[in-house]
Amino acid sequence: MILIGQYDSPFVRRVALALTLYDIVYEHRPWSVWADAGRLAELNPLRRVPTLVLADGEVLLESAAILDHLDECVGPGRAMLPRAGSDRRRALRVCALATGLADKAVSLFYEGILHEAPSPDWVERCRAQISDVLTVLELDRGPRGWWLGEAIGHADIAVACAIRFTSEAQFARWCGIAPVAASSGEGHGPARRHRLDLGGNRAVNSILHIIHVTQARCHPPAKKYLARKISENKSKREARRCHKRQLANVIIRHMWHDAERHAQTTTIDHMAAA
Ligand SMILES: N[C@@H](CCC(=O)N[C@@H](CS)C(=O)NCC(=O)O)C(=O)O
Repeated sequence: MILIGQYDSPFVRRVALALTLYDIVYEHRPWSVWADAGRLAELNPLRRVPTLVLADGEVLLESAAILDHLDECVGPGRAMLPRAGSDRRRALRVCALATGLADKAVSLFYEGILHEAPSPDWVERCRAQISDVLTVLELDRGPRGWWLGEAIGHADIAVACAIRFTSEAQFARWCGIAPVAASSGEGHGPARRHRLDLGGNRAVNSILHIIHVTQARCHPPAKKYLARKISENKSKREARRCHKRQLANVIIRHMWHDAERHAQTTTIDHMAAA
Protein backbone atom coordinates (compact mmCIF):
# COMPACT_ATOMS: atom_id res chain seq x y z
CA MET A 1 0.00 0.00 0.00
CA ILE A 2 1.40 3.43 -0.89
CA LEU A 3 0.25 6.65 0.73
CA ILE A 4 0.92 9.72 -1.39
CA GLY A 5 1.10 13.19 0.11
CA GLN A 6 3.02 15.19 2.68
CA TYR A 7 2.27 14.88 6.37
CA ASP A 8 1.75 18.60 6.76
CA SER A 9 -1.57 18.09 4.96
CA PRO A 10 -4.25 17.52 7.64
CA PHE A 11 -5.94 14.99 5.35
CA VAL A 12 -2.79 12.98 4.62
CA ARG A 13 -1.85 13.06 8.28
CA ARG A 14 -5.26 11.75 9.29
CA VAL A 15 -4.93 8.77 6.96
CA ALA A 16 -1.32 8.13 8.04
CA LEU A 17 -2.36 8.08 11.71
CA ALA A 18 -5.18 5.63 10.99
CA LEU A 19 -2.78 3.37 9.06
CA THR A 20 -0.32 3.48 11.95
CA LEU A 21 -2.94 2.86 14.65
CA TYR A 22 -4.33 -0.03 12.61
CA ASP A 23 -0.80 -1.49 12.26
CA ILE A 24 -1.12 -1.46 8.49
CA VAL A 25 2.28 -1.39 6.81
CA TYR A 26 2.54 1.20 4.04
CA GLU A 27 5.08 3.03 1.94
CA HIS A 28 5.04 6.79 2.04
CA ARG A 29 5.66 9.05 -0.96
CA PRO A 30 5.77 12.68 0.24
CA TRP A 31 4.84 14.14 -3.15
CA SER A 32 3.97 17.78 -3.34
CA VAL A 33 0.64 18.71 -4.96
CA TRP A 34 2.52 21.45 -6.84
CA ALA A 35 5.97 20.15 -7.68
CA ASP A 36 4.73 16.60 -8.32
CA ALA A 37 1.41 17.57 -9.95
CA GLY A 38 2.38 15.72 -13.15
CA ARG A 39 2.96 12.29 -11.66
CA LEU A 40 0.10 12.81 -9.20
CA ALA A 41 -2.27 13.47 -12.12
CA GLU A 42 -1.40 10.07 -13.57
CA LEU A 43 -2.93 8.48 -10.47
CA ASN A 44 -5.48 11.08 -9.47
CA PRO A 45 -6.93 13.54 -12.00
CA LEU A 46 -7.80 15.86 -9.13
CA ARG A 47 -4.05 16.10 -8.31
CA ARG A 48 -4.99 15.96 -4.66
CA VAL A 49 -3.62 14.19 -1.64
CA PRO A 50 -4.11 11.87 0.13
CA THR A 51 -4.09 9.35 -2.67
CA LEU A 52 -3.73 5.71 -1.65
CA VAL A 53 -2.48 3.03 -4.02
CA LEU A 54 -3.50 -0.47 -2.98
CA ALA A 55 -1.32 -3.55 -3.44
CA ASP A 56 -3.20 -4.53 -6.63
CA GLY A 57 -2.76 -1.03 -8.11
CA GLU A 58 -6.27 0.23 -7.36
CA VAL A 59 -6.17 3.92 -6.47
CA LEU A 60 -8.31 5.37 -3.69
CA LEU A 61 -9.12 9.11 -3.52
CA GLU A 62 -10.55 11.31 -0.75
CA SER A 63 -9.60 10.78 2.87
CA ALA A 64 -13.14 9.71 3.86
CA ALA A 65 -13.22 6.99 1.19
CA ILE A 66 -9.70 5.88 2.13
CA LEU A 67 -10.59 5.67 5.82
CA ASP A 68 -13.76 3.77 4.98
CA HIS A 69 -11.59 1.18 3.23
CA LEU A 70 -9.13 0.99 6.13
CA ASP A 71 -12.01 0.51 8.60
CA GLU A 72 -13.28 -2.32 6.42
CA CYS A 73 -9.79 -3.89 6.37
CA VAL A 74 -9.53 -4.03 10.17
CA GLY A 75 -13.18 -4.96 10.71
CA PRO A 76 -15.89 -3.47 12.94
CA GLY A 77 -14.17 -4.62 16.14
CA ARG A 78 -11.16 -2.34 15.54
CA ALA A 79 -12.65 0.38 13.37
CA MET A 80 -12.22 3.76 15.08
CA LEU A 81 -15.85 4.75 14.51
CA PRO A 82 -18.85 3.64 16.59
CA ARG A 83 -20.80 1.02 14.69
CA ALA A 84 -24.27 2.62 14.77
CA GLY A 85 -26.65 4.94 16.52
CA SER A 86 -26.20 8.34 18.09
CA ASP A 87 -22.50 7.79 18.91
CA ARG A 88 -21.78 7.11 15.25
CA ARG A 89 -23.77 10.16 14.18
CA ARG A 90 -21.94 12.32 16.71
CA ALA A 91 -18.53 11.02 15.62
CA LEU A 92 -19.37 11.67 11.97
CA ARG A 93 -20.54 15.18 12.81
CA VAL A 94 -17.29 15.94 14.64
CA CYS A 95 -15.30 14.52 11.68
CA ALA A 96 -17.34 16.65 9.25
CA LEU A 97 -16.73 19.79 11.32
CA ALA A 98 -13.02 19.06 11.66
CA THR A 99 -12.45 18.24 7.99
CA GLY A 100 -14.55 21.26 6.99
CA LEU A 101 -12.35 23.38 9.26
CA ALA A 102 -9.25 21.88 7.64
CA ASP A 103 -10.69 22.63 4.18
CA LYS A 104 -11.18 26.25 5.16
CA ALA A 105 -7.71 26.50 6.70
CA VAL A 106 -6.13 25.06 3.53
CA SER A 107 -8.19 27.43 1.39
CA LEU A 108 -7.16 30.40 3.53
CA PHE A 109 -3.53 29.33 3.28
CA TYR A 110 -3.68 29.12 -0.53
CA GLU A 111 -5.52 32.44 -0.74
CA GLY A 112 -2.64 34.04 1.15
CA ILE A 113 0.18 32.51 -0.85
CA LEU A 114 -1.26 32.48 -4.36
CA HIS A 115 -2.61 35.98 -4.68
CA GLU A 116 -0.72 39.21 -4.38
CA ALA A 117 -3.89 40.68 -2.86
CA PRO A 118 -6.03 38.05 -1.12
CA SER A 119 -9.78 38.64 -1.27
CA PRO A 120 -10.77 40.26 2.04
CA ASP A 121 -14.31 38.80 1.73
CA TRP A 122 -13.01 35.28 1.28
CA VAL A 123 -10.44 35.65 4.06
CA GLU A 124 -13.06 36.99 6.45
CA ARG A 125 -15.53 34.24 5.53
CA CYS A 126 -12.95 31.47 6.05
CA ARG A 127 -11.82 32.98 9.35
CA ALA A 128 -15.43 33.20 10.59
CA GLN A 129 -16.07 29.59 9.58
CA ILE A 130 -12.90 28.37 11.30
CA SER A 131 -13.62 30.36 14.41
CA ASP A 132 -17.26 29.21 14.69
CA VAL A 133 -16.32 25.57 14.15
CA LEU A 134 -13.68 25.82 16.88
CA THR A 135 -16.30 27.25 19.26
CA VAL A 136 -18.75 24.45 18.47
CA LEU A 137 -16.07 21.79 18.89
CA GLU A 138 -14.94 23.29 22.18
CA LEU A 139 -18.51 23.14 23.50
CA ASP A 140 -19.01 19.60 22.25
CA ARG A 141 -15.87 18.03 23.66
CA GLY A 142 -15.86 16.37 27.05
CA PRO A 143 -13.72 17.60 29.93
CA ARG A 144 -10.91 15.16 29.17
CA GLY A 145 -10.11 11.88 27.48
CA TRP A 146 -11.27 10.84 24.02
CA TRP A 147 -14.19 12.40 22.21
CA LEU A 148 -16.32 9.26 22.37
CA GLY A 149 -15.76 6.28 24.60
CA GLU A 150 -12.57 4.83 26.00
CA ALA A 151 -10.31 4.81 22.97
CA ILE A 152 -8.99 7.13 20.31
CA GLY A 153 -11.33 7.42 17.33
CA HIS A 154 -11.55 9.09 13.94
CA ALA A 155 -13.15 12.13 15.58
CA ASP A 156 -10.09 12.72 17.81
CA ILE A 157 -7.69 12.28 14.91
CA ALA A 158 -9.65 14.54 12.56
CA VAL A 159 -9.80 17.35 15.13
CA ALA A 160 -6.14 17.02 16.09
CA CYS A 161 -4.97 17.10 12.46
CA ALA A 162 -7.17 20.09 11.59
CA ILE A 163 -6.07 22.16 14.58
CA ARG A 164 -2.44 21.26 14.09
CA PHE A 165 -2.54 22.37 10.46
CA THR A 166 -4.41 25.58 11.25
CA SER A 167 -1.94 26.67 13.91
CA GLU A 168 1.22 25.60 12.08
CA ALA A 169 0.14 27.17 8.79
CA GLN A 170 -0.72 30.42 10.56
CA PHE A 171 2.60 30.42 12.41
CA ALA A 172 4.46 29.75 9.14
CA ARG A 173 2.76 32.75 7.52
CA TRP A 174 3.56 34.88 10.55
CA CYS A 175 7.22 33.85 10.29
CA GLY A 176 7.20 34.68 6.57
CA ILE A 177 8.14 31.16 5.51
CA ALA A 178 4.99 29.97 3.80
CA PRO A 179 5.61 29.05 0.16
CA VAL A 180 4.66 31.68 -2.39
CA ALA A 181 3.95 30.59 -5.96
CA ALA A 182 6.71 31.69 -8.32
CA SER A 183 5.80 29.86 -11.53
CA SER A 184 2.60 28.58 -13.03
CA GLY A 185 3.81 25.16 -14.21
CA GLU A 186 1.06 22.59 -13.60
CA GLY A 187 -0.22 19.23 -14.70
CA HIS A 188 2.11 17.57 -17.15
CA GLY A 189 4.13 20.73 -17.70
CA PRO A 190 7.14 21.88 -15.71
CA ALA A 191 6.92 21.56 -11.94
CA ARG A 192 5.50 24.53 -10.11
CA ARG A 193 8.14 26.44 -8.19
CA HIS A 194 7.84 28.46 -5.03
CA ARG A 195 9.84 31.31 -3.69
CA LEU A 196 10.33 32.50 -0.16
CA ASP A 197 7.60 34.61 1.37
CA LEU A 198 8.92 38.14 1.76
CA GLY A 199 6.14 39.13 4.15
CA GLY A 200 5.71 38.05 7.74
CA ASN A 201 7.79 39.01 10.73
CA ARG A 202 11.28 39.63 9.32
CA ALA A 203 13.00 39.46 12.73
CA VAL A 204 11.59 35.97 13.42
CA ASN A 205 12.37 34.99 9.84
CA SER A 206 15.96 36.04 10.23
CA ILE A 207 16.30 33.97 13.42
CA LEU A 208 14.99 30.96 11.52
CA HIS A 209 17.47 31.73 8.76
CA ILE A 210 20.39 31.74 11.21
CA ILE A 211 19.24 28.43 12.68
CA HIS A 212 18.94 27.04 9.16
CA VAL A 213 22.45 28.16 8.13
CA THR A 214 23.99 26.77 11.33
CA GLN A 215 22.17 23.44 11.11
CA ALA A 216 22.88 23.06 7.40
CA ARG A 217 26.57 23.33 8.25
CA CYS A 218 26.85 21.10 11.29
CA HIS A 219 23.60 19.34 12.30
CA PRO A 220 23.50 15.83 10.74
CA PRO A 221 19.65 15.46 10.75
CA ALA A 222 19.33 18.85 9.01
CA LYS A 223 22.00 17.91 6.46
CA LYS A 224 20.16 14.65 5.77
CA TYR A 225 16.84 16.50 5.44
CA LEU A 226 18.27 19.01 2.97
CA ALA A 227 19.95 16.25 0.94
CA ARG A 228 16.60 14.44 0.75
CA LYS A 229 14.84 17.58 -0.49
CA ILE A 230 17.49 18.06 -3.19
CA SER A 231 17.09 14.40 -4.19
CA GLU A 232 13.34 15.12 -4.52
CA ASN A 233 14.22 17.63 -7.25
CA LYS A 234 13.94 20.74 -5.15
CA SER A 235 16.27 23.64 -5.78
CA LYS A 236 18.62 24.75 -3.00
CA ARG A 237 16.35 27.70 -2.21
CA GLU A 238 13.26 25.50 -2.05
CA ALA A 239 15.05 23.01 0.20
CA ARG A 240 15.96 25.97 2.44
CA ARG A 241 12.34 27.12 2.55
CA CYS A 242 11.19 23.59 3.48
CA HIS A 243 13.81 23.40 6.22
CA LYS A 244 12.82 26.77 7.66
CA ARG A 245 9.20 25.61 7.65
CA GLN A 246 10.25 22.45 9.48
CA LEU A 247 12.12 24.55 12.05
CA ALA A 248 9.04 26.73 12.57
CA ASN A 249 6.98 23.60 13.21
CA VAL A 250 9.49 22.43 15.81
CA ILE A 251 9.34 25.84 17.51
CA ILE A 252 5.56 26.08 17.61
CA ARG A 253 5.30 22.53 18.99
CA HIS A 254 7.71 23.51 21.78
CA MET A 255 5.58 26.57 22.44
CA TRP A 256 2.42 24.44 22.69
CA HIS A 257 4.20 22.04 24.99
CA ASP A 258 5.41 24.88 27.24
CA ALA A 259 1.91 26.43 27.29
CA GLU A 260 0.39 23.09 28.27
CA ARG A 261 2.97 22.58 31.02
CA HIS A 262 2.34 26.10 32.25
CA ALA A 263 -1.45 25.48 32.31
CA GLN A 264 -0.94 22.27 34.29
CA THR A 265 1.40 23.97 36.77
CA THR A 266 -1.05 26.83 37.20
CA THR A 267 -3.89 24.36 37.89
CA ILE A 268 -1.77 22.50 40.43
CA ASP A 269 -0.80 25.82 42.10
CA HIS A 270 -4.47 26.80 42.27
CA MET A 271 -5.39 23.43 43.79
CA ALA A 272 -2.58 23.69 46.32
CA ALA A 273 -3.69 27.21 47.29
CA ALA A 274 -7.35 26.15 47.68
N1 LIG B 1 -11.65 16.44 0.55
C1 LIG B 1 -10.28 16.05 0.31
C2 LIG B 1 -9.39 17.23 0.61
C3 LIG B 1 -7.93 16.94 0.34
C4 LIG B 1 -7.14 18.23 0.13
O1 LIG B 1 -7.67 19.34 0.18
N2 LIG B 1 -5.85 18.07 -0.07
C5 LIG B 1 -5.04 19.21 -0.38
C6 LIG B 1 -3.73 19.14 0.40
S1 LIG B 1 -3.99 19.56 2.08
C7 LIG B 1 -4.73 19.16 -1.86
O2 LIG B 1 -4.51 18.11 -2.40
N3 LIG B 1 -4.74 20.34 -2.49
C8 LIG B 1 -4.46 20.49 -3.88
C9 LIG B 1 -5.68 20.83 -4.67
O3 LIG B 1 -6.81 20.75 -4.15
O4 LIG B 1 -5.52 21.18 -5.83
C10 LIG B 1 -9.95 14.86 1.19
O5 LIG B 1 -10.54 14.73 2.27
O6 LIG B 1 -9.10 14.03 0.79
